[in-house]
Amino acid sequence: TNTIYQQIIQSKKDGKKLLAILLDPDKIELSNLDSLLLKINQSPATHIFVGGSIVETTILEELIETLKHKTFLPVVLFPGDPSQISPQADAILFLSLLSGRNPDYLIEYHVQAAPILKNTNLEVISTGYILVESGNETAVARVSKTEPLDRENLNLALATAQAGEMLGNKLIYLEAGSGAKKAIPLEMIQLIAQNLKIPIIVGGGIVDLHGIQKAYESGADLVVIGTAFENNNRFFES
Ligand code: 1GP
Repeated sequence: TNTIYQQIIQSKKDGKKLLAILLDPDKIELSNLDSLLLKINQSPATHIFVGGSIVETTILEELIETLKHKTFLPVVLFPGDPSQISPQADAILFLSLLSGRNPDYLIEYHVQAAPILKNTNLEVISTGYILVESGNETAVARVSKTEPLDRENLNLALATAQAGEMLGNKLIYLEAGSGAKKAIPLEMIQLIAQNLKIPIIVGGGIVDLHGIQKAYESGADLVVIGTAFENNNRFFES
């Protein structure tokens, strides 16, 4: 059977764009889950990402179990730390925060997570995670205690993405941060997409369908929508 990563690679070859809905377990009420799942199933989403910078809730397992039973979409963990690993998901983005210089997010959490992941069947997808300055302080920057990259410095962003690819990462995730005022600059997506072979994920601060389209046209292979769908479950119908 095809892995989730192989499917992403195949989509890139076929020019088929992908869309992930990001669910933050802390913001989900299990009592509303059925209507949320209906909206997800009616949406053009191809993936569900689950995670957040900090997750305090205890519903993670129940949420993922329900997602697995009531949608056909692959469930991919997008964890802020090793406490957010659930063996019931399909895959995990094993994130290295390449824009930052905090060793916890470059190797320490990976060392902690490795033995846990070895005991699961999760598909581990190593991902170079690049946080870009977005006009407001986002949770990722605050929690990770790292500086985002300057959004004007395209060369540094490109070099960071290239280093991530050379290190063997399978994906590059360009992140403006959840609820970002400004999304990733299109010129940055373009430059990085033109110079890398691996697929590019883009997320943070994308609030309308036009923004999704622009990111795709600039070279994003997968776009992540969190806040906009959280605020309006009919987002994709507009
Ligand atoms: C955050 O990229 C995701 O990690 C999505 O961000 O909540 O702004 O859509 P938004």
